Amino acid sequence: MFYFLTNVKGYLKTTFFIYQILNLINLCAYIFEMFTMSDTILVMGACGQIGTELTEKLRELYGNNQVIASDIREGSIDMMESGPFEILDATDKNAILQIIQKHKITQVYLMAAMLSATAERFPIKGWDLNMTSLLAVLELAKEKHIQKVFWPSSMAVFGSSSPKINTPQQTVMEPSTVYGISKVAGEHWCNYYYEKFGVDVRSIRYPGIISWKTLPGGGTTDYAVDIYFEALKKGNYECFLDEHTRLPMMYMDDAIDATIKIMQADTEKIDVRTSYNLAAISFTPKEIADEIKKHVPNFSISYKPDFRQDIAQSWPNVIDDSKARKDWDWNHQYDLTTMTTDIIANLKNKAK
Ligand code: AKB
Repeated sequence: MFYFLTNVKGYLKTTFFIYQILNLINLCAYIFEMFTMSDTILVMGACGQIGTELTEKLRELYGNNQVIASDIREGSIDMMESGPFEILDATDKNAILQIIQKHKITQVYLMAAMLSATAERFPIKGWDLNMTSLLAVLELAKEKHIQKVFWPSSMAVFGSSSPKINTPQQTVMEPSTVYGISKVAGEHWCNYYYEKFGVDVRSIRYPGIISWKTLPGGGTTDYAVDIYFEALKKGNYECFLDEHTRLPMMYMDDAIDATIKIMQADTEKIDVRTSYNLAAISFTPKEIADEIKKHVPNFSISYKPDFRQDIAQSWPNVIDDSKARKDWDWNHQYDLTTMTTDIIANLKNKAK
């Protein structure tokens, strides 16, 4: 009897030991999977207005080392020190491939672009940067070097012949700027690579994006960022658009949210492979000035429209983005009042 009980005890001990070993193997497999299955992201144009905050948010979500920032020039100290950074010419397909292979990249956010006002000054350069970079990344996705691509389009795809109020997802698109032409063409390239080669490319048509951390450069909607800086610095602002020019706009936090949301959405939810309309708020220079006056009572604004007025006038006043809201649950958080309060508080804090 004693012999029998000792044997059972030994048997139970061995079973428990094997059970513990199996648990440990499972745990190791899980940790290995976490590290090998998680996405490694390349942000191209990471030092630009959207790229900077997108990189910051992606690093927060995926881990600093999983997000490789790249640009033609070095970025801020924060950008350079918070994770890997590569100098990269977005039009050089071989250089992009080398970075993809070096870091085992699975997703690319292609944020490098020349915006509307600058591209009117340098049309061929604008077309070349916007198109060559997109085609390089689409080809790399077609060749299966990467699994998913984000490419930003813009409300600049619309022109004077598009409906101005509640501009629909699908409508006449006859842009009058080089930037707009490159965005319409780019949207169709995205759709073509999806249809012909199954490339998982996702895109949104950004309205004007308003930020306080990084300044935009070369856009027609840049006035809506400059105005906050000048209001706090000088107490006045000379606007290059007419006081009644209404344009669709969005706070950066909402833009980043939408960008990551569309990339994380299940494939079946992405019904549009050209680009989704995206909207939040629409206002005129006078309306934003009035909102700023609530925080800076002596603020004054004057108007001296230049060539950007014609660009702005060709764009929509209000965009209908119901398709994005329905397909992948997009929702904006900020209106003109909450955005202004947030920007002014942050800029005052930064100046301390
Ligand atoms: C620009 O003004 O060019 C951009 C845009 C609307 O895409 N902000």
